[in-house]
Parts: sequence; structure tokens; C-alpha cells
Amino acid sequence: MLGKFERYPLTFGPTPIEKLARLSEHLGGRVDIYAKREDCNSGLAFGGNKIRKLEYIVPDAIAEAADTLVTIGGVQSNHTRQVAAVAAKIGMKCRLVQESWVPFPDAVYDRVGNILMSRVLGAEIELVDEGFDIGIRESWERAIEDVKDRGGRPYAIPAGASVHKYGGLGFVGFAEEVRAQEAELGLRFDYIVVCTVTGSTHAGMVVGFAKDGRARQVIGIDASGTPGQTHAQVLGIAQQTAELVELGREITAEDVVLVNDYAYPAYGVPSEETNAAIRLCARLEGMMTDPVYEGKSMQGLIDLIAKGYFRPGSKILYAHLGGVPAINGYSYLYRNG
Ligand code: 1AC
Repeated sequence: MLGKFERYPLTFGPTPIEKLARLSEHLGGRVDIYAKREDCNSGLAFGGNKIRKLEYIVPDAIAEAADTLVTIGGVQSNHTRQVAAVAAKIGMKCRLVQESWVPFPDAVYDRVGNILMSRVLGAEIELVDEGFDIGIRESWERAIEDVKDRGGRPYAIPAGASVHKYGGLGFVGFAEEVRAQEAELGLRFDYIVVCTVTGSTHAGMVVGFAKDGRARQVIGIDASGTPGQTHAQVLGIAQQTAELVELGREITAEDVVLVNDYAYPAYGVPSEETNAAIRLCARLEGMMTDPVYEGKSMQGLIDLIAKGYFRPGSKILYAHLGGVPAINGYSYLYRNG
């Protein structure tokens, strides 16, 4: 589906699929859980899902002769850290706008984890006192203009690399990669569970799995807390990506399955149930998840299994998107484990 698009290699290659046997057993053994480890996809500053997307965006930045990648996220954004690493790797500058998306009071919240790495990676960082919003932000548009005013050539990447013409392609590739791995493993996944916030990871999967009739088997667990906006954004990106890759069928609102029950109390703030899921997964599988993204999708997966959402015997692929560095911003919360 992606043959006609230029790709700049930034990842190690196909990401591993790992069976979570102890977790599956602990949850009753009625379904088999596997994890696809996008957190192990690259040597660029701990990697993660945005690196896969950026492989299809970087060629455009190079073609436009840009010299500065300009993007935006929250203070503990994984996306901004990955853009900073990619900019370093390709020899461009990086300008980051980091808004106050998460009302979290940990004393070192803006010193550790993702933002620490972005600073070490050499990005120019502007902290902006604005709350959470996955849409296009004025602060980001101002930063783009500022780079121009200073004589630079900015390349604009929106939050999560999502509302970008090529933002959905990386995860169309994820679906193609899964199909090849299924053939090798001799199995077929019945469901794919993914954390959804800005939308292009989920949207790319919807398009990629629509190819073999599994669009609605992609179960997005909303972590934004603004599910109406997130659903609309996933749908828009999926429709535009479907056209781009010439999918040959329309993506409809029903193709975007978004479960709204686990984002509470707010984006970036874990509930007791999120923390329980993080600890359970760490203690049974040695697999770290985080309070913003994968902790919430893991919480959703565990609860949906308990509620019988998945047919007995199902094989479920949990997409680990690589949000873990943010957990450093929550040091007080996990001071006793
Ligand atoms: C919200 C885009 C998002 C990040 O890391 O900034 N996943």
C-alpha cells in the first residue's frame, strides 16, 4: 500500500511481537494477549510510535529544503522528544512548543523524562501556559513564523505528527508489517488494541487493517478525555490517508471504534485503575507502561477482557507505542512502586 511513498529509514526494522503469557493467564486464560513493541523500534532517544510516522514525513522536509522541524505537545510529550531526536539525526534544528496539557504537580515534571531528553538533544524549547487541545494551536503557528522571522526555514509538524498529509502512512505500514508477521507466526489477530489521543496512529491502523476487513477490529482506547474531538480527528485522518494510499473503499465513522471509558480523571492524569494496570503489567511481564498512554490502554484492555468484550479464544495484539519516558514526571506518585 505504501510502495509509491518515499521512506527515510529511522527504525531498526519490523518491531517484535511478544506473547504476554503470564498476563493472559492471570486474566483468566480465555484470550491470548500479544504486544507489538513500538517502544523498541529505534535507537533514536528510546524510539516510539512517532518515529514510524516520521519516516514518511522527513523526505518531504528534506524536499522542501527545511532547516528546522517545528512541533508541539505537552510538557512530557513523547512526540516532541522523538522529533528532537530525528532532527538531530538528519542534521536539522528543532523548535518545540510545550504547552501545559497536564495539570500534574510533581516538582520535577518539567525537568525529567521526555523534556530532559529534548533539551539534551539540542532542541529549542518554549514553555507555553495553555491547556490540553489536540487541534492546531496558535502557539505552534507563532513558533513557525518566529523561525521564518529569524531567517530559518521551518517544517511544520502538528501535535503527534497527526494532522499532517503523511501522518497516517506509518501505521498503514504497521498493519502491513503485522500481516507479514502473522504469516510467519501462523496466526491471525482478532483485535488490535491501541491508545488514541491525536489520532494518526489509530487512523493509519484503520486504513491498513481495512485492507483485510479488520478496520473495526482496531479498538482505540481514548486517553484524550475529549473523545468527540478525537473520534472526528481519527476519522478525518483515516479518510484522507485512505485516499492517499488508494484503499479503494470509503472509511466511515463506524470504522473508527473508540472506547471512552478510561481517560478519566483527565488527559495525562492516571486513575487508581491506570496505576493498577501499570503495576500488574510490570510485575507479570516486566513490561513498563506509563500514566499517560499505555497505562490507560492497558487498563482498558484488562477491563474489556473482564467484561467479556472479546470472544473467548481471541488473539489480541496490544500496540505498545512507547510512552514510558513520561513516567519520570510522576516520580512522587510511584515513590513506593
Ligand atoms: C500526544 C501526541 C502525543 C505526544 O506524545 O505528544 N502522543
